[in-house]
Amino acid sequence: MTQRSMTTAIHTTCPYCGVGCGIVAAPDGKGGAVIAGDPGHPANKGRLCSKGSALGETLSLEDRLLHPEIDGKRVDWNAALDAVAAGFADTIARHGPESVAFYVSGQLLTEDYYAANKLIKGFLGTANIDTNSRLCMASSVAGHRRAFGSDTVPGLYEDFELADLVVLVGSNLAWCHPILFQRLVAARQARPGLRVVVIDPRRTETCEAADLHLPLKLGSDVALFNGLLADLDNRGLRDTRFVERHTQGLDDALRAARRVTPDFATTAAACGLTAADVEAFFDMVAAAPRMVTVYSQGVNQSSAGVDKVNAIVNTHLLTGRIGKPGTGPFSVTGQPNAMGGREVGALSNQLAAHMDFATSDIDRVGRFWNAAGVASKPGLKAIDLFEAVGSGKIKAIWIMATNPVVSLPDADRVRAALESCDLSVVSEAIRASDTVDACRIRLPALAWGEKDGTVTNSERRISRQRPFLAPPGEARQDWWILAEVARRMGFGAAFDWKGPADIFREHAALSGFENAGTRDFDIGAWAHATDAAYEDMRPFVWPAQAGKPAAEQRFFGNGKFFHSDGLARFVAVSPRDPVNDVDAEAPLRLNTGRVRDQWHTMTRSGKSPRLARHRPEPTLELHPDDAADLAIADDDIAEVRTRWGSALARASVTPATRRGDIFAPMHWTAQTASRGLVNAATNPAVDPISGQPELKHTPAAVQPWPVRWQGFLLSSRRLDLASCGYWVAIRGEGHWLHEIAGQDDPAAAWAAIGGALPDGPDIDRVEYVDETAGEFRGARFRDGRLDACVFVGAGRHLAARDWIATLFVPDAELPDSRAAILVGRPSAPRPDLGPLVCACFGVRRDTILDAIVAGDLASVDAVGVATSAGTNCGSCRPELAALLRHAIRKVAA
Ligand SMILES: Nc1nc2c(c(=O)[nH]1)N[C@H]1C(S)=C(S)[C@@H](COP(=O)(O)OP(=O)(O)OC[C@H]3O[C@@H](n4cnc5c(=O)[nH]c(N)nc54)[C@H](O)[C@@H]3O)O[C@H]1N2
Ligand SMILES: Nc1nc2c(c(=O)[nH]1)N[C@H]1C(S)=C(S)[C@@H](COP(=O)(O)OP(=O)(O)OC[C@H]3O[C@@H](n4cnc5c(=O)[nH]c(N)nc54)[C@H](O)[C@@H]3O)O[C@H]1N2
Ligand code: SF4
Ligand SMILES: [Mo]
Repeated sequence: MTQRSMTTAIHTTCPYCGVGCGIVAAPDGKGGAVIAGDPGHPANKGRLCSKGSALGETLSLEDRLLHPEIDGKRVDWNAALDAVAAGFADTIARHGPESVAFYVSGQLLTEDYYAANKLIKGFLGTANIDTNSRLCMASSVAGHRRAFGSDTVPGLYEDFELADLVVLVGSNLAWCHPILFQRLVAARQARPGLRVVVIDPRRTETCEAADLHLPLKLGSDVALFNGLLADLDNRGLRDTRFVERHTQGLDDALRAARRVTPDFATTAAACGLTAADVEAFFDMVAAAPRMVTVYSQGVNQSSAGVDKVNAIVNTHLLTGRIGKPGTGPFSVTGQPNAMGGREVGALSNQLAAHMDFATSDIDRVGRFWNAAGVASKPGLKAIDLFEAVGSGKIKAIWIMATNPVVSLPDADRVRAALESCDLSVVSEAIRASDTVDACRIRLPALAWGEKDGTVTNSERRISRQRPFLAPPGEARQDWWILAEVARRMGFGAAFDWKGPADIFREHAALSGFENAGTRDFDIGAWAHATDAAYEDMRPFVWPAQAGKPAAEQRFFGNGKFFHSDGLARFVAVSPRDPVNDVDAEAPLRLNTGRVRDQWHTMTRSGKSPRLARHRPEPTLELHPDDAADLAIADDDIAEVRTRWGSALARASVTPATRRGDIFAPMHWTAQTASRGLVNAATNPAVDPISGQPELKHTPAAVQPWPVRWQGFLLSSRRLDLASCGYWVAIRGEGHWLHEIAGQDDPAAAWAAIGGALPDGPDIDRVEYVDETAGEFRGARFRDGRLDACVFVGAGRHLAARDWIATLFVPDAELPDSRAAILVGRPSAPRPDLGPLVCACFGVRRDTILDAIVAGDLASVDAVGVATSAGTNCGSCRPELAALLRHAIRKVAA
């Protein structure tokens, strides 16, 4: 780390989603930085969403893993690296190469990813390396390869803006790719003819920008797109010239489509939609030659994920809507480097650089790596891989940059598998993680802002992530850790890199090696780039072939695909039911996904108080009729039970969810909630081709979780509240808010909670107990400042959380009487204002509703003028639109 990085603004890339926004980070020299959007980055042109804007709040070293550990004891790097190298070497010597595995992540930089893939496939002799992209993009990869002969995303972001119709399938773009969503909304404002259709069982915030929302039955996308294929052909919209010259298999695909969904009415019935909506959708598609179909996890995370992808791609091939401006199927990637992982080839069924296990590929990669024992067959996919860890077939596993104990389905089995494994190694930036807890050897990795390399976004744009903070503790970048282990195993010559530029050049050279246009991924132009050129790299879209002029181009505009005959394939697909479907025991369909302001298992986004307040607790969304049948009211705690496990969440009763469906976010872990981990209950069924788990569909039952007491506890530090049946820990400004509830005897619960509060000679205590009303209130003061206070009783809202939270900020003025705090209200009434909507300005729901009613406001912009909400990053604008609809209805009623 240089002086430069401590003082100069650095151009880097956001560590969150696959939009890949450019960031300018201005370090403050004290470990923090001011974060702004990079106006020069083509993905975002200066904009950032709520998560990107809050990055400055996530840079602290709290909860970081800063030193290597073995079995819970700190060791030095030598000892840790020796133990990993000897452990893997010994396991291979005794049980063969198939007894070891790596499990890696789309949050590694390309250089780290390349090093991991090269070590295991090139030198350990097994392809047992899989990535969390298996949970994320595997169905798209497989669908692309079936249709195109290569894993190619043909289009560019600007195609969203150039299209006449954008169809979003299983994508909550407003929350998960917010800057792309903003670009879409801006394009629509500029050109009102641009239509948007959302296909999602839930009415998400993305629907606020839609002309049409099709709330289809979970999993019925193949039927819908088969219906569309048949309909487009019936209308004579086949691009005959394109189909005849550049494709194969249309007749079979059409026959399969017509067998099941010959018309609107049958298609609508198969999808649980109205015939009128289906007809409206088909009409819009027919009328829009420039059409982009954007899809994400509602498509991929399904036991029919690959078929869904091909059902979509079929409609684009039929109409020739691919490879031209404003057209194409567009799989938006989730993680910042999901694409980079596919480029290096770190899925277990690929070899490297978009090559697979054909004999010629193995030979070519072996010669390039100068490795004799390159893995000769695909390795295990994530679900099977962890099953093999559980059964003892895999005896050594190394996990990097992912939290499988939280993010894999049937997650408690994953934890048990790791705990039973002889050698479990994890490379992590964070100490407080469920996976780190479950692994024996813990290696501290550099995090965003410290690590150095490249990432690729959803439109194939490669950008630099550059360091702007000094490396903390003994943390090291992942490629270095891998290279050190490789050296200790005797492979030093192949891992003799001085820095990420060496690795990038090698990766670029491999992509161009004996390629000559046969493989889509080729960045050979970078094979001989100087260190300075690498350092100064500007974001560019691949391919970038050696000797060819740089051009940001679409694939397939020339009609050439990567199957050996150059033709694209229609794939005949038929709808099928999920592997595990609902029955009398489990009559509801559990759908899972994301919320706007959290990122996965919250290891980074969870550090920001303002992000924490948008959805502070795990929620279970359910339809009002289902809620009534189950006797569950909004805000009650509900228990979801499945064949695989159970979880607790706060009920959110909403007509946005279809009757019979329930939805829960994936973000809560054992670090943040007692039983909020939804993957404890999800179903490990997978797509038969891609191996991607069906995380959007688990048969489930729901029941109330009746409480005998409930309330909340604020304290200056996080407290251990394991005695509470239900707890959620939420970070606030200068405090932690713990939402708590229990089914046990209130008196015993109060005793336990009282015991968890800070105590000692320097602590003043104030308490109020009302046995008859069943209420307990207590406060603790240290050095004249409020240190903790708790309110529990029969209801949740004994006191104004918002007001009490203000007493924890430094220099807060406490009420004259300490007992006044236990009343729980300031002298002038200040009610809680509901959930946070605008993270940038801290504007809450009720403030916005009040302003709408008081000012008779009719637009999102007017709400912005009145409250500031939505005027910075814009991520909450869809929610403001929803509140406007809601408030206006209220006034009218
Ligand atoms: N805020 C935030 N943004 C993120 C992330 C995050 O953690 N937080 N993670 C990033 C990552 S890695 C990813 S992969 C992306 C995911 O981005 P998205 O895929 O947009 O997000 P999800 O919420 O997982 O799922 C999208 C939608 O699929 C719908 N769906 C479920 N089943 C079906 C179905 O059968 N058919 C259809 N058509 N739709 C269905 C769900 O109701 C849900 O609204 O987000 C990225 N961006
Ligand atoms: N129920 C349900 N489950 C899901 C999904 C769903 O929709 N529903 N979505 C799935 C999808 S699409 C995804 S992508 C996964 C995501 O799931 P995970 O990958 O398990 O989630 P993260 O919290 O992003 O974990 C990344 C970890 O890497 C660490 N890290 C960050 N940078 C580095 C680095 O440079 N080096 C190292 N060594 N560590 C680093 C972080 O601290 C963090 O702990 O979840 C999947 N699970
Ligand atoms: S949209 Fe938001 S989370 Fe995604 S890359 Fe841009 S700033 Fe980061
Ligand atoms: Mo993902």
